[in-house]
Amino acid sequence: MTTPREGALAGLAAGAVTLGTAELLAAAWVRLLAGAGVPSPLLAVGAAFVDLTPAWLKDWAVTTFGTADKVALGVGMALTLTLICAGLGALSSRHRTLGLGLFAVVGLVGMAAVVTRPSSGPLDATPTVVGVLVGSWLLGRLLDRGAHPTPQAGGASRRELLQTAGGLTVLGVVGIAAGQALSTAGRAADRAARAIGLPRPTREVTVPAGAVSDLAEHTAYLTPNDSFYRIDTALRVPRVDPDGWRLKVTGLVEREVEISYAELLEEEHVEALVTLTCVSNTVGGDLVGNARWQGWPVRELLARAGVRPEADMVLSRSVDGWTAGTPIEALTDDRDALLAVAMNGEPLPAQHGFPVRLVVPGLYGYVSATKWVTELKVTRFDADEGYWTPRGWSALGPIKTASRIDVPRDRARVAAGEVVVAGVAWAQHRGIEAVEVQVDEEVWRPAELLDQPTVDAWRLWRWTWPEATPGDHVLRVRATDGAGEVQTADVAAPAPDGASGWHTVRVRVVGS
Ligand SMILES: Nc1nc2c(c(=O)[nH]1)N[C@H]1C(S)=C(S)[C@@H](COP(=O)(O)O)O[C@H]1N2
Ligand SMILES: [Mo]
Repeated sequence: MTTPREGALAGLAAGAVTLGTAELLAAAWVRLLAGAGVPSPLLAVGAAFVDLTPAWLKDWAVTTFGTADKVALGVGMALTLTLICAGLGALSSRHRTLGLGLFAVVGLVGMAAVVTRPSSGPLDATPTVVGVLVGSWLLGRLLDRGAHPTPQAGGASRRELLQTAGGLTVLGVVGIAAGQALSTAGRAADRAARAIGLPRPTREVTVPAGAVSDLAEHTAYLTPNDSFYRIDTALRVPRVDPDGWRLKVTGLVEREVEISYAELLEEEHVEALVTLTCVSNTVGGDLVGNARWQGWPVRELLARAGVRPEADMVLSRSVDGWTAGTPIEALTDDRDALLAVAMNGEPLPAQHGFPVRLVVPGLYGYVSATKWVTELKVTRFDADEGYWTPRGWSALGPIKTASRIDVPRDRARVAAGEVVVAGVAWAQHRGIEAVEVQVDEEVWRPAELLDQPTVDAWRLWRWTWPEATPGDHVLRVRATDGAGEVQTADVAAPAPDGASGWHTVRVRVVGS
C-alpha cells in the first residue's frame, strides 16, 4: 500500500517533472521556432490569471506589492501548484483513477491557458502535452513502486521510493528554472537596441535649470530609466526584433498603412517632456515618472491613413495582445502624442516598450501608453474597448490633478525650527498653477513653484515651514491646475478612474 504521505511526494515529483519537461521544451520551442506564442504553461496560466483579475484584486495587489506584483504572483502560483500536486498525489494513493484523472485535468487547464493566449497557436500546447504525458506516466510508476514493495525488502523499497521521488522533484524544479532562464531570449534584441542610431530630433528639449531642485532629497525632475516605474500585464518582457517590427493602421481609415522601424526612424522626430502616471497610483504613491521622450507624432501617421469622420477612438495593440482605447482627439490635436522610440536619450528599454511605444500627455497609461505597439485600429468607443475597461476600469482616463509631499517623509522626525517641505505636483496637459501646504488644520500657505517647461510634465515645489514646534504634526498638500481648478479633497480609490484626495504626512518635530 502506498501511504498518502508517499503519494503526496510522488505527486510533487510528478508535478515538478511535468513542469520541468514542459518549461524546457517551451524554451526550446521559443528559441528554435521564434514564434510569438506563449508555449510555457506557467507563463500562460499566470497571464490568464492576470487577465481574469478583477479591478479590486488588481488594486489590492498593486497597493500591497507595488511593482513587485509579478514576484508575488509567482510565489502564489508556486504555493498553489505545490498544494495541488501533493494533494492529488495523496488522493491517488487511495483512489488511483480519480487522482490520475484530476492530474490530467490540471494539465488540460494548462493547455487551455497556452492555446488561449492571444499570440498562441494550437501547436504551442505541444510542450505542455508532452510534459503532462511524462508526468502522469511517472505518477503511475511511482505509485506502483510504493504499492508493490518487493516482499524481501519492503522497507528498503519504500526508502528508495522516497529518494527517487525527492530526486525527481529537485530535477523537475531545476528544469523549470532552466526553462525560464533559457526562454528569456532577450540577448539578441537587447544588442540590437544598443546598436541603434537614433535620428536627431528636429525639435529638441532641454530641461531648464529652474525646473530642477537643488535639494538632495527632492524628487529628480527627470526620472532615470532604470528607476522608472514599470506596470504591465507581461509576465515576461516581450523582446521584439526591430527588423521584423511593423506598425499597422487599420479600421476606420481611408487606406491601411504599415510602417517598419527603419521607416519610422526616417520621419521627423520631436522630443517632449511627458510625465506618465498609472491609474493604480494611490495618493502619495510612486507609480508616476517623468522622462524626455523622442518619437514621431502619432497624428502624422494617422493623417497618412486618413481617419474617417465617424471614428472617435484608437485601439492600440501590443505584440502580446494587450490593448488601450484612446480618444482620437488626444492623438490628433496639437499635443505631443508620440510613437516614442527613445526615453531620456536612449532607445526605449525593453521593459518600457522597445522598439516603439505610445506616449500621450494627459491620459493615464492604461488608456494610452501602449508598449511594444504593433497596431493602431481606428474605431469607435461603442464598437471596441481597451484591455482594462471590461475589468472594471473607466473607458476614459484623463489624469486627475495630484500633488505629493516627498520631503519630509511620512513618520519622519525633524528638528524644531525651520523645516523644508518639498514635493511634486502634476496635472498633465493642463499644468500646475499653484501648490499649497497646510500644517495641522491651519490656513493653506502658498508653496514656491519651480519652473514648468511644459504643462505635460510634473512641477516641483517647495515650502519653508517657518517655525515647526515640538510635537506631532500633520502636513497636507493640494495643487491648482492651469485651468484654476483646485485638486479635489474627495477621497477616491484608484478604481475605476484614478485615486483622489490630498496627500497627508505625519511628522514628529523634536526639540533641538
Ligand atoms: N503592452 C502593454 N503596454 C502597456 C501596459 C500593458 O500592460 N501592456 N500597461 C500600461 C499601463 S497600465 C501603464 S501605467 C504604462 C506604464 O508604462 P511604464 O511601465 O513604461 O512606466 O504602460 C501602459 N502600457
Ligand atoms: Mo497603469
